[in-house]
This record gives sequence, C-alpha cells and structure tokens, in this order.
Amino acid sequence: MAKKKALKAKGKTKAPKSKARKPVTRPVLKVVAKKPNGGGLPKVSSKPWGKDGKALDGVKILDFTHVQSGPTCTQLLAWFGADVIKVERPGSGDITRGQLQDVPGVDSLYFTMLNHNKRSITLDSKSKQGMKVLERLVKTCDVLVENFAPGALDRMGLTWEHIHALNPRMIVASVKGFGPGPYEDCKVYENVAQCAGGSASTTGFHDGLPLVTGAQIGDSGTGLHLALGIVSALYQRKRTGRGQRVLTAMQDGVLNLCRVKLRDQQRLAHGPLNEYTQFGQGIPFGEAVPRAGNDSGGGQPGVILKCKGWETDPNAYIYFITQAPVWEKICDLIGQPDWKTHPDYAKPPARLPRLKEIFERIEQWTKTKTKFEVMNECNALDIPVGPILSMKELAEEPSLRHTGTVVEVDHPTRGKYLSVGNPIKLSDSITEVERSPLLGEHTDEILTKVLKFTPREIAEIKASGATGHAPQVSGSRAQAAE
Ligand code: CAO
Repeated sequence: MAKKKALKAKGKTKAPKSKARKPVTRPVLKVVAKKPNGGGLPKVSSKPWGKDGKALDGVKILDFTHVQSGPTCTQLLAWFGADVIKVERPGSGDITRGQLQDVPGVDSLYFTMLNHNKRSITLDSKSKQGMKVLERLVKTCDVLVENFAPGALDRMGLTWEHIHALNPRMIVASVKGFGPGPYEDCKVYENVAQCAGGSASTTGFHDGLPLVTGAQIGDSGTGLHLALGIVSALYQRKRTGRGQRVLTAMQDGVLNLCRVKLRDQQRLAHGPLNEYTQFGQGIPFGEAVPRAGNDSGGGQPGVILKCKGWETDPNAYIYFITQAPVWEKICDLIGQPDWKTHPDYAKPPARLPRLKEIFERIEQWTKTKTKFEVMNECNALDIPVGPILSMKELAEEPSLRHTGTVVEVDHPTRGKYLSVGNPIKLSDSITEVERSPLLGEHTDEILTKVLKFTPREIAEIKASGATGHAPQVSGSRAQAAE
C-alpha cells in the first residue's frame, strides 16, 4: 500500500496496462480560502507604519566579526533592529579602529562606518573568565557571526559541537575566503576574493592587466549574502526550533555576482561574443571570457563617453546605452536621422560590427554637453544613460541625504562625519543610524543587564583582566542626524 502511494506521488510512473480499464477517479480538490489573518500569523497591526517596532526586534547577535565582511553583515542586522553585541579584544579591539586613521587617537572612519548601531564588550576569549562570559553570551544570543581565519573559532574552544550543545537554537554564521576544497585554510582579503571569484579576470580592458573594482564585492558583497543566510536560518528556526550553520565563502559570493560572466563563458562555445567591442574590432576570442572594458554586461551595447569638461574633470563622462527600442530617438538626438533607415545602422545585428564608429559619433554629441545635460536630455526620451558621479558629488547629493542613504552621524571623539546609511528600505521598519561604539563602551551594561552576572561575579571577571579596562563615556549612544 505504501509502495503504491509512493508511485502515485512521483507522478511519472505509468500505471500497468490492463485490458479492462477502470474509470479514473480523480480526487476532489477542496479549495479552502485562506483567512486574511491565517497561517498562524498575529492580527494585522493597526499601528501607524514604522511605529510597530523593527523587523529583527528581539534577535540577539553575538558579533565576533572584524575588518569589513563580517561587520557589514552585522551592521545590516542591527539596522533591522537586532541587538548586536560586538566582542572585541581588550586594548586594541577590531583592527580597523586603528587602520587608515585620519584623526590621531580617534576611531577610524573605516571602523565607524562599518559598526553603527552596535554595542561593544571587550573580552579576552583566550582567558578562562573570558570564555565563561563568551559561553554565557552563546547561551543568551540567537546568532553568532564570525569571520576569523579558518580554524580560529575552533582553536578558541568554540567548535560548532560545543556551541550547539550549549545552545541548540544558536545559528552560527561564518564568512571564510573559500569553501571546502584546496584553499579552505587560506586567509583572504577583498582583492584576493575579487581575483579568485572571477571578477578580476573579467574586469579591465582586453589588452590590459586584470583589474580589481572599487565596489567591495568580496567583503561587503559577502556580508550581504551572509545576512540573507542568517535571516533565512532564523525563519527556518521558527519551524524547526534548532539553529544551523551558515557559511558564505568570499569566492562564492564574488562568483555569484559574476554570474553573467559564467554565462558568457558557456556562450563562447557557440561562437564569438558579438556584443563585446573586440568583436567589432575583429580581435579573436580565446578560451576564456575576456575583459570587456566598459562594454555593457547585458545584451544592449553600452560604453563610457566623454562629456563637456572631460579635459580637466576626471569624472566628466557618461555611460551611454544604445538600447534597441530607443534607437530612433538616439539618431534624432545626435543629429543622425539617416541612421534610422540606413541598412548598416537601422537594426541591432547590423550595428554590432560598427559599434566603435557609432559610439564615436554619439560622443561627438555628448562632448558638447555636461554629463547632467546629457542625463536630462536622454532621460526625457527614455534613453538609458548614467553620469559618472564622483564620491564628492554623491556626498553632496540632496536626494541621497533625504532618503537616509547618506547620513551625517555625530561621534563623541570624532565629531560629525558622513556615512552610508541602510541601502535597504523597509516601509514598516525604519532605520535610525546610531554611531559606532567606543571600545568596550558597553562591557558593564552587557555583563549586568544582558548576561545577568552578579556583582561578585563581575568583580571576579574584571579582576582576572578578561575585559581589560573599559573607557568611561558620559551619555548613551548618540542619534544620527540626517
Ligand atoms: N580575544 C583573544 N583572541 C582573539 C580575540 C579576542 N577577543 N579575537 C580574536 N582573537 C584571536 C583569534 O582567536 C586568532 O588567534 P589564533 O590565530 O591564535 O587562533 C587571532 O586573534 C587572529 O585572528 P585572525 O587570524 O582571524 O586575524 P588575522 O588578522 O590574522 O586575519 C583575516 C585577518 C581577515 C585575513 C582573517 O580573519 C580571515 O581570513 N578571515 C576570513 C575571511 C574574511 O572575512 N576576510 C575579509 C576580511 S575584510 O577584508
């Protein structure tokens, strides 16, 4: 009977032929309308939007991250309302506090811009008392996030088995450079990941060196991937009750972002990549996807063109896409209406071998306008273009200030500085960017209020030197001023 059911469930197995066919009886499907508040969900909130807490309220994160990849992940979780407790080595803390320092003795922008909305506790994880505190944190928190070198967490004594025994509900999330395989033990930084994940081999010009990109796709990109893994694991835990391990390897994260290049690798087997500029130039393709310069990654040809002022302004350029549906508008705009019907230019396949000549003609037009004029004129006609915006222009852009994507934050030792706020906007979970913590600023608060150690225990922990010496700071965490 069970076997019969299994066969039915698979759905592909044909029923044995018999001479006298029985009439097929189909199960009657009962369609039950879902109640609006069904599925175990609470009643629909009647509070105003943005006034019913935050998405991750109640989630406690043991943040054992450092440098960039891990901190970007936990910063996002903090922005969504998680209580992020950053554990740092007494005395020095996260190495980035002192890296690329612009103001002597003050936490660097590298640190402050990656650690908003967190609390800091200093702990020597290699001391007996430090481990006692860490184990209490493991029992108290929902997620441990770390991006130490491979094996470092195990060497501390915090193996997955030990953590799972202490708190079977805990999610342990890690960033590593590589997944299991020949390089799994390697330490990895941003550019290593960009090179190992396929980004560098496909970035730059065909006849030049491989290039790394300014976007931190290895670090911040992997932090983003990890954050998604963590919230998914939290969601699954609601059903299973247990934690799990979440791993994102930086190589995997970069390769995921280079997905279209693996697409092109396979297309190469069927002929040249005719949307690449080198096709029009008659340069043969090799065995691997070449560097595409500024060619568009999609099927619509695009390049970077000079605009008015390019001789002195390094960012007076625009990205111009000759999207097929607006080709006729482009021809009119640049003063080349004859190309609308000319057999060499009218249709996309005819244009492909002539892209260099076509873009040179468009550039004659863009050079007569500023990048913002080109943007305005093209957008009015639905022609997709992108001005090359400098960091200065982005920092001063009012619309980004308005949306909280660029925020001004006040810091007790640094003063006011600019930061990138939460790029992910939730309509019912509004982000308020708070300054990063000073080293060990919340040690006492966490030992007492979160971990509920008695005054005697706290005295013992402190006397052992496990927490170092926390700075005395007046006032609580400052609010970000937009
Ligand atoms: N108390 C005591 N010891 C501590 C501590 C604390 N609070 N916090 C960390 N440590 C110890 C670790 O246990 C480790 O000790 P062991 O080597 O003896 O086990 C040691 O500090 C150093 O950790 P690390 O090897 O992770 O640090 P590193 O500076 O040598 O390497 C990095 C940095 C980033 C290359 C490495 O952590 C790494 O490969 N991480 C994974 C990939 C990653 O996230 N890279 C992105 C970094 S951002 O560009």
